[in-house]
Amino acid sequence: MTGAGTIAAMTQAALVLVSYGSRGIIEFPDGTQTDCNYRRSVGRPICGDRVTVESTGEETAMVTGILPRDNEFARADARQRKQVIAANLDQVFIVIASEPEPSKDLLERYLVAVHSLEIKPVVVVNKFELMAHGGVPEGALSRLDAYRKLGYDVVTASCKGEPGIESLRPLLRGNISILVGQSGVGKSSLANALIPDLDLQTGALSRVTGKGVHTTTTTIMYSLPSGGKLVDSPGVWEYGLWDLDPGELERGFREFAPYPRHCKFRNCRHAGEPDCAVTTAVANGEILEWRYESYRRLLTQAG
Ligand SMILES: Nc1nc2c(ncn2[C@@H]2O[C@H](COP(=O)(O)OP(=O)(O)OP(=O)(O)O)[C@@H](O)[C@H]2O)c(=O)[nH]1
Ligand SMILES: [Mg+2]
Ligand SMILES: [Zn+2]
Repeated sequence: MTGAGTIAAMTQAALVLVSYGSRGIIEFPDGTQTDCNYRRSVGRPICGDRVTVESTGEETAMVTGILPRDNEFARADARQRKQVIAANLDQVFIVIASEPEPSKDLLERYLVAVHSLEIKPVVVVNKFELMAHGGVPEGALSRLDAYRKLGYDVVTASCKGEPGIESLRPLLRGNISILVGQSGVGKSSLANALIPDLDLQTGALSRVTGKGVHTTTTTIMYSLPSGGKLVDSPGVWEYGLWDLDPGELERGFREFAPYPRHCKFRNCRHAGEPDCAVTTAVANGEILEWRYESYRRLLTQAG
């Protein structure tokens, strides 16, 4: 018999909504949320992690372990080291806009990163109302149909006018999705438009970080009214890839897939080797030249 007043520790599974330093907020399967600390041996859980929690009846729960991750979305930090920002995702919404304009190869880098997780990328062109009046788009924005032909979902959206955000809802329903993209493209504005009680949900975040929510500084997971979760992530100025292996890079260009097996060399990098089926496909117009050129630029940066 335990003595009077002793509360038996109970282990439960929970979902990490936000992780900040050595603390975070977790959600239990019944939807209740609580602050938590991480037991020292646990390391650093990230947004989207499924964890085991010892609930002792105290206000702050203790995270005792991280369950194996299905996948992790990452980016390179300033020193090209892989920095993991969220786990266990179903899809990645890559948000671009005419303001700020996507930098060269930005979309390709994101697509490579998402393909390496074997989950679905969706390209969201936000601030689309600006493009209706603006000049002729350049770069990725001028190639939306080409991306569609490559098999990608490309949706247009606006938080300030036409076409609104309705086209996003059916894609988000029931899934765990993350919004990624350059700073200022409107990720948080999209999250705000899609989640009516977002302010209420972010109240918890401010409690942990002590910061406002306007410039996103922390990755945070919200609940969608239609079911599913949406993760807002801090924007980057330049999305960098970590030390990828060239095979991973090649797989990020999905239209290359039928060709490498016909290259003369098994380890062909399609960078000028003789009898390369990929460069032949480029010459024949079966692979778009600008995609191939982007691949070559990323290859020189790969490990
Ligand atoms: N014209 C126009 N402006 C928008 C739209 N969506 C967002 N904005 C504006 O773009 C600016 C940046 O929006 P945020 O939602 O903070 O962008 P963010 O991607 O979350 O930025 P970070 O948190 O720094 O990564 C704000 O001034 C928004 O009002 C849109 O559809 N059209
Ligand atoms: Mg933001
Ligand atoms: Zn080749």
